[in-house]
Parts: sequence; C-alpha cells; structure tokens
Amino acid sequence: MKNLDTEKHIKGKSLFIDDFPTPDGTLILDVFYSSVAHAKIVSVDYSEAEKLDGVKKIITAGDIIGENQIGGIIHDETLLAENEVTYIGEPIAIIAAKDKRTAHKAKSLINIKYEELPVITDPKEACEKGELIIPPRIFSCGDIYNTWDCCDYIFEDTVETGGQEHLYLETQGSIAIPVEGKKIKIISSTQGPTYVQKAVSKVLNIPMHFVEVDVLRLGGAFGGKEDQATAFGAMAGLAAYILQRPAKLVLNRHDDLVITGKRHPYISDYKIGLNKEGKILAYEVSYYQNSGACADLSTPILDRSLFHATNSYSIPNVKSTGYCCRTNLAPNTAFRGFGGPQAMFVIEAAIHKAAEEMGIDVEEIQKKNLVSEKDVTHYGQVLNNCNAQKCFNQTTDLYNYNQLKLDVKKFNSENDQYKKGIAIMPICFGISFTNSFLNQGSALIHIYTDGSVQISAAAVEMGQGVNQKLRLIAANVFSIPVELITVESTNTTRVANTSPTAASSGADLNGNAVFIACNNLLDRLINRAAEILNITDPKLISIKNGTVYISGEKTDLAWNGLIEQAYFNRVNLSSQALYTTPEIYFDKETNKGNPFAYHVYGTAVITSKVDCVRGIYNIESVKLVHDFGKSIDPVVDKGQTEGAVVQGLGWLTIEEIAHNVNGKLLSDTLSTYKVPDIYFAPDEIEIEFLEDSENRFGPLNSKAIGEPPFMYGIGGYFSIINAIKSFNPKLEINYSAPITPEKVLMSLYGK
Ligand code: QUE
Ligand code: MOS
Repeated sequence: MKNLDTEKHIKGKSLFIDDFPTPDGTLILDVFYSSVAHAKIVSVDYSEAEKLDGVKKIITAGDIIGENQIGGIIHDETLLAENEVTYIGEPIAIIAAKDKRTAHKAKSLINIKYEELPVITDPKEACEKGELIIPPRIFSCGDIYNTWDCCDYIFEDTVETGGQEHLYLETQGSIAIPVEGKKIKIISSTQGPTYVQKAVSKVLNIPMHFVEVDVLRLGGAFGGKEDQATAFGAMAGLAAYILQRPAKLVLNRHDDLVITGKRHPYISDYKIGLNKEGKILAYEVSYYQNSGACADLSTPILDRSLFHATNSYSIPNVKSTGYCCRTNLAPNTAFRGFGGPQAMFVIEAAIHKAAEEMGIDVEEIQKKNLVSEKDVTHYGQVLNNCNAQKCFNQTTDLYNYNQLKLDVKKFNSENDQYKKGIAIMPICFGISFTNSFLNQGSALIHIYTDGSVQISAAAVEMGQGVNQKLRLIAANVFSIPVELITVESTNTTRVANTSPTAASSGADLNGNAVFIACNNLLDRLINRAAEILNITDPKLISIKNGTVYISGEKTDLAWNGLIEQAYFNRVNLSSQALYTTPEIYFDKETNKGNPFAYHVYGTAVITSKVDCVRGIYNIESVKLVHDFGKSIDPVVDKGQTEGAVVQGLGWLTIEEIAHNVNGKLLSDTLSTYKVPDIYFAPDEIEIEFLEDSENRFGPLNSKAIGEPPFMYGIGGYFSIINAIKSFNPKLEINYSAPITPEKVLMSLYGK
C-alpha cells in the first residue's frame, strides 16, 4: 500500500498537530463545555479555576473581539455559549494554561449553575414542535398520487439508520501562532483551510489576509473535519491573539467524542408501489434528519439524501421530502457519503420488503429497475455513460452469484446453529458538490532550477492518497520520474479561497488544476526546447521519460538541462491554475438541473454467517465490480475501496451511537462504541475494476473514489437479515440499522 507518506507513517515520522514542535511558552488549551443538553446559564464561577497556579486565562464569549459566530452556511452557531446551551459538549470557555494537566484540573474547578429547559433528542418530535432548521425540501418527478391506483402492490414502512462516529485517529486540534503586525498563523487539522481562515478572521475581527492557515496532513477526517475543525482553529486563534502567545489545542478522545457531531441519524417513512412484474412505479419518502443543535452542513446533507433517494434505480414517479430537525444533540455533520447512505438504505429496505411480501427474489426487483443510458433522474439530470447495468451483470457473472446463492442455501439446509446470508448492493453516487460554486480546484506549481517540482494545491491530504495522485498527474504531464515531485502542505497563502477537500472531489478538482498548470509550464518548456534545438515547429518536440525528443527521435537535452536553460532564458517556471467543473448547474427553486459532473457505479455481493445461538456474525466476503474510470493509482483506489467497505459495514452493523433521554452520549468511550477492526473486516474483499470506463471530467480519465464504495456496506446489513430469515422465516423484520449482535439475537428468536 505504497504512497508518498507510507514510509514516514510506518516509522512514526509523519507529523500531526500534536507532534509539531512548538515554541517555549506555548499555552495549552482545554475546552470547558456544557454538561446539560438544554439550559439557561444562570451563573459561572471561574474564580477557583483562575487561582490555580499555571492558569494563564479563562477565555469566555465576552473576550471575543469580533463576532461570536462560526456557522458556515446558516449563522446559528456561537464559538462560545453566552446565555444558553443547547447540547452536551457545547463549548462555554477556553482554559489557557502552562500544560495539559493544569488546564484539565482548572476545568474541574469551574462552578456553573444551569436552569434546565426541555430536551428534544427525537427528530420527529422536533419536527412536530416546529423545530426545523429550514422549511421542508421536496425533490419530485412524475405524479405519485395518480400512480398508486395503477400499482399491483403498495408497501409502507418506517426505517431508521443510526449515527456514526468518525473516529479519525487524530482528534481535532490546532496550533495558533501570533505573527508580527497583528497577524496570525494557524496550523490546523482541517479539511477546509479557508473555512478556518474565515472563522478566525471573523472572530478576531481582522481581514482574511492577516490569517494564514497551514495544513500538512490529517490523521483521518471522513467528513468530521470539514466543518467541525473550524471551531478549534478559531479557539486556538482567539487564545493566541488575546494572549499574544502561541497556543495549542488538541482534544482528548473523550472530549472529541462528546463535543463533535457525527453522521446524522435518520428516521424515514416510505411508500413504494410496484406492478406484478416487479417494476417500481412510484416511491414516496420522507426523511427526518436528526440535525442536532446547529445547522452545520445539515442542509446540503439533506439535499444529498434527496438526490440519492432512488439509489441506482429508475423510478418514474418520485416524491422525496426532507426535514432538518433541530434537536439537543451535538450538531451532526458531514460523514463519508454526506446523507446519501441514509437515503440509499431506505430504498433498499423498501425493495427488500417488497420482494419479501411479493415472494420474489430481491435481485429481480433490483435488476428490473436499474438505471440505464440516458435515463433522466428525478432531479432532471440525464445519465451519460451509465454503467449501472454493466457493473451489476459483471458482478453476478464474475462471482457466479447463482452458485453463491445455492451454496448459501445448501449450507443452511445442513446447519442449524449457523446460517449464511447473501445480498447484492448496487450503487450510484453523484460526483460534485451539489452547490455548484464549490466545484473549483486550484494549483500552484514551481519548477526549481535543478529540475525538481513542487505542487501546492487546495487539496488536503487526510490519508486518502490525494497527494500521490497529484504527483502522478504532474509526472504524467511532464513525463518525469515521480520522485522529482513533492506536494507541499495546503496553505492559504499559496492557494487561496479553497473549497474543502470533500465530496470525493479532491483529486478530481485539484488534479485537473494540476493538469492545467503543468500543461501551461510544459508549453513554455517545449517552446524553449524548440529554440534551443533550432526547431521551428514546437509541435515536433515532446518530453518522454525526462528527455527531449524531436519527432520521436531522442536528443541530448534532458529535463534538468532544459529547466536550467529555461531559467537562464528568463522563462516563468511557476504556474497557477484554477479548474472549474463545466456543465453543472442546479435550480434550487425547481430542484432540477445537472448537479453532478458524472456518477460512479458499482455492484457488490456480500455474504455473511450468523451464529444463531449467540447472535454474533461475520461478514464472510464482499465481492464487487466497481467503476474507477481509468484509475490514476490502482493501489490507492483499492485501499480507499477496502476502507470504505469496512467503514460502511461498521455503520450498519456494530457501530451504535446511544444517547439517553437527557441528550447525554452514552457511547462516549471506545469501550462502549465498537468500530470495525481487522477481526471484524470481511474474510475476503475482492475488487474488480470495471473495464473500458471513460470519464472526461476526471484527471487522466479517472473517477472519484472517496465516498461511493462506502455504500456497499448497506449490502452487509441485508446479507445478515437474509441469514436471520433462514433461521426464523416468520420474523416480521424491523428494518432499522445498525443491526448489532444484540438485535440479531432478538430477531432470531422474536416474531
Ligand atoms: C456548502 C455546500 C456543500 C458542502 C459544504 C458547504 C455542498 C456539498 C458538500 C459536500 C458533498 C459531499 C460530501 C461533502 C460535502 O459540502 O453542496 O463532504 O461528502 O455537496 O459548506 O453547499
Ligand atoms: Mo465529505 S463527507 O468530507 O466528503
């Protein structure tokens, strides 16, 4: 699994926020936060804490120089609570001390009095009480109301999906360093350096060009550092600015679990209508998104649920409605898939229920309704180069689905204690930020006189391998060894106005920008080479493997010689480029348009084995055909796919976020929140790259990889259900995720 960072990671030499050497006298920060979910703050007594030796200052809302506001889309989130708290974990004060222990001790000496208010944790209750962050959103096509009468079958149900903790290995954190002239530098573990820059500028009331944000790499993010890293950058910035001392804030795991939001839990009501042949004629769905106490990214996340309501199925009549329900939980946020997985689970549950009630095979309904070339989605986008059916058919052929199914059947007929299950999961995921303006990537390339190349881009490396892809793109354009190229930290002074590295689009947007910038440089170099070699038509010149060629004939001019001569000739050896995705638009009034550059397709078949005495299970195999386009780096892409599959399986099976009625997170340690490990991972993950897939929107014809394979995990859920059903055929299935071993045990012996 080699990429740029592998060796440093293995040797423990890669730097994360907590590893950066900080100047002597750097203050260590800790966050004092609310211990009740909804209350008026009656009084806070900091005097005991302030008296503690080594405490420099306790910073509260009153100390904020600029605006106490960090809401990115909707301005409903304070940096530090003033009079009211709305969730457990809401920051109230920042303690600046000489070391971690002192800061932590001071926290325990703060005396706060609350006047408690009613707590809402259930999204439907919030909706009934009018606690909606925005008015309901509706995406629809056709006419469901006049279609129900034409359906041979109609099924309705309510299904739920749970939250998910990001569990990035590196917790949230930032270092802030005062810079001369009232400027400030922030080193942050963020997916969105510009978001941090903006928030710091607002909180400190200084212009954005006074704020430099630098991001070397993240120890994982998964969406959890798209919006929610911002607060910690702003807190460190505020402390450093007020005290004019460097300040560092790194959350411990427990505080990170309590303070930060997670994947949005959803409760969804659906109604599905089919004809006798299994064709889906109408689908109506309402999503009650548990948004938590502030908007955060909830509104675009809800939109993505509405976009992915029908997964990879073509349904002529659709009405999908979404509600962002404000509750007294930590603000939920972006998490790999960004609302898509929640919606895709619902349509799969509907299809499984329909198949069960109609007495036909699930895969028959899935296959009959798959999208095909030039189909129009319910949001009005025409599907071009639609590979849904190709992937589905190749999966069932290549892995011999019929045989796998027979094997499961045979096993189940011969075993009482163990039952196997099988399920197919097709996916279709739209690539682009659905807010079109965000679809821009930016790159700055320098070539130094020794021929070495430096890339700066808007993309943030979070372990996904984007830096390696950017290098490979540059190496491909210049035709030089990849070792000549480095990728620098993401820094707002080198690359401005960055979109967050998110929406699976980091390598696409910034890779295309690198491609353009490198080609600009290449043009200049080819022209210079033509002059050096006395060739009138530069079109005859090319560079291959670090050497200049004329009409395919090798010359003595090598890459570094060319660079040196270009420099002496005063050729500009730096280039900056912006890439903007063409042809995308979306009308937020009609909810129609062409929001996505393209879609990613794939199909997985998942087998599992349930221990019917204990309720425990394992995922035996995940076998899939996935549409990678032309992969830039098959090793990176395979790694992303495997990681996503396991993370998706975790969400639907063993990961269970629990709150009590008072809004307290119960799964607030790693002994009560179980995540996949190597023992949980499927015994076998087989990944086949779909052949002959083209994508003119991706650099070097590649396709985005970050999020789409996460959704294969949904098949793991239905595979386990399938196994349970063969043990307990009369079970009335309650489609709610995650299906923990406890739930499996109850289902095995329930009605
Ligand atoms: C504003 C937006 C979007 C956003 C962030 C904003 C938006 C969008 C995404 C997005 C999509 C998929 C992801 C992800 C982010 O982010 O429209 O992390 O996985 O699609 O501040 O409008
Ligand atoms: Mo997003 S969930 O950070 O791709």
